[in-house]
Order: sequence, then C-alpha cells, then structure tokens
Amino acid sequence: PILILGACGQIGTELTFELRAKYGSENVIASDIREGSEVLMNSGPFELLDATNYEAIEDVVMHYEIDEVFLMAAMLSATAEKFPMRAWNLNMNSLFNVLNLAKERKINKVFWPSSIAVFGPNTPKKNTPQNTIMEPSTVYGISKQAGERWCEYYFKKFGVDVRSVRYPGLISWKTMPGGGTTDYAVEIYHEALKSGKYQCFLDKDTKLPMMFMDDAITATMSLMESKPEKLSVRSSYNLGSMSFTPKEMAKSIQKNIPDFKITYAPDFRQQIADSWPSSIDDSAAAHDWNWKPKFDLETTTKEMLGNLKQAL
Ligand code: VAH
Repeated sequence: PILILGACGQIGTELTFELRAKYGSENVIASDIREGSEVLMNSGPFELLDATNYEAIEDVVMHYEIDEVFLMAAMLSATAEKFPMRAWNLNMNSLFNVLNLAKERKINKVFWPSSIAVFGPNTPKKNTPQNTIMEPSTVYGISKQAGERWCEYYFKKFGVDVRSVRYPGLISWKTMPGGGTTDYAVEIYHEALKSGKYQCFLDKDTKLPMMFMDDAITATMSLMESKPEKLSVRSSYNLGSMSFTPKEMAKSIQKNIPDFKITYAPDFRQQIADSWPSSIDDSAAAHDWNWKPKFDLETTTKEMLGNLKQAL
C-alpha cells in the first residue's frame, strides 16, 4: 500500500486520485494535517496526520503495512519567506521522518518533491543544467537544496530508494496552489472566467518554467515505477515542459476570452521569481526514464478554461 503525506495539497490531491485509479482506492492511504475536499475524503481511506510527527507516521505505516510514501507536505516559497523557521521545520523534519522510516526498512520507497527553487540568482537561467551552481536565496529553496543533499546521502549511505523531481510551477484546475510564487498561473484562469480581469503580482516579462499538472503527475508516477538501475540521479531530476511570461499567458487566454484584461503590480514575490531559471534542461530525465511532456501553453489554457467553466 501507498501513503501520501500532504494529500490535500495542490499536487497531493491529484496524485491521490491518479494513484487510486491505478492501484485501487483501498491501497492508497491519503493523509494531511487537515481534511480535504469532499471528493477526496469520499474516494478512499484518510488519516489526519502531522508530517512532522515521526511516531504518528510510524503508527499509520505499521497499521496499513505501507510500502511507499509520497511526501507532498511542505510550505511553499512565498509563505516560507513569512515564516522561515516554521517552513524549515515542516520541510526538513517531514523529510527526515520519511527517510528514517526507509532507513529502518519500515517502508521500501520514497518520493519527495524538489523544485526549480533550488536554483539561485547566479545559476545559468537559460536551459538550466542538471548539475550547476545552486545558491538558492529563499527559505523554501534552501530547504529543497538541503533536502536533495539528504536524499542523495540516505541513498548512498543506507541504500534508501528515494526518488525526486525538481517541479516547475504547476498549473491545475482541480485544486488551488497554496502560497507559491507561481500561483498567478492558476489564479489568472479563475479570474479570467469570474471577472474578466487579473492583476498579476509578477511583472509582464517574468519568464518561468511551468507545467500542466497532468504532466507532473505522469512524470512522478513514471519515475516511481522505473527500475532503480536506470536512475543516475538520486538528488533530484530537473523536469521541464514549457516556459512563458505572464504577458504570453494573457495572450493565450485572450485567444479564448478576447476581452480579458491583465494589469501588473509586482510584489515581494517578484524577487523570488527573479532568482529562478527561465527554462530547464531535463535531458537526464528524458534519458533515464523517457520523460516527455504532453502539454504546452495553448493546450494548458484549453484544458484549464474548459474544465473551470464546468466547475464554476
Ligand atoms: C512555489 N509552486 O511557487 C511552488 C514551486 C517552482 C515553484 O516550488 O513555491
């Protein structure tokens, strides 16, 4: 059986649905610090669980005889700047809890998300390589860089089978993101349908690596199902699909909603975005486990507006 920590979050929610569809609802235990959507809560077993509480996780792991853990609980970049020590505590102690369960052989496999936030202001911004300068300038980025180093250490030292990808900004319609710098790329679709206008908290030319959630989930499951001997990276794989600016995103929405208006009012999240790459070289993932994205900006916009129209 599989345990998902942070199952009510932006990625966790969709991961829960996809893993349940593939492996059967009863084999996927969802957990979070608080209850999730009606749909999620009614789709299979759920446990209220604090990812920083080792004993509580251990109890659930033993009770359900868990084999694999997906650790999706974290505090994201924007919120982490407001609460640095809470972010460090949640992001690191949850990871140590899961890595130590694997080291004690109480679970066999771990997925842990890293992020393009591990890169910093002096990282090459275009086609950022798998191995390069990494001096993250955000609390969240520092926690992700430290987390990657621990994942590789536990793999090399204790043979822990932990796998990870550096997610770009993720765009989903089933769930809202929580406290990220790339959240504008989700909010903009909701506002385009609700009010026909959106005030963007990043500047019009801020180019960032982004990905539609379906691609992110496919990548996550593909990496976890790969044969271990195929994996040359045990820190975290670069993962790319598309890059665009808020201005390009607004144009893509205006093709469907001609009157949509965007304005720009950069806030503290501009500095975070400016420290991140504009595009990613994910050739290691393509080589090791045949990663290939399906969605671009046009198809993402069609999917988002089509599904949100139904949902709203
Ligand atoms: C954030 N969505 O904005 C997350 C992600 C690359 C961005 O890490 O913090």
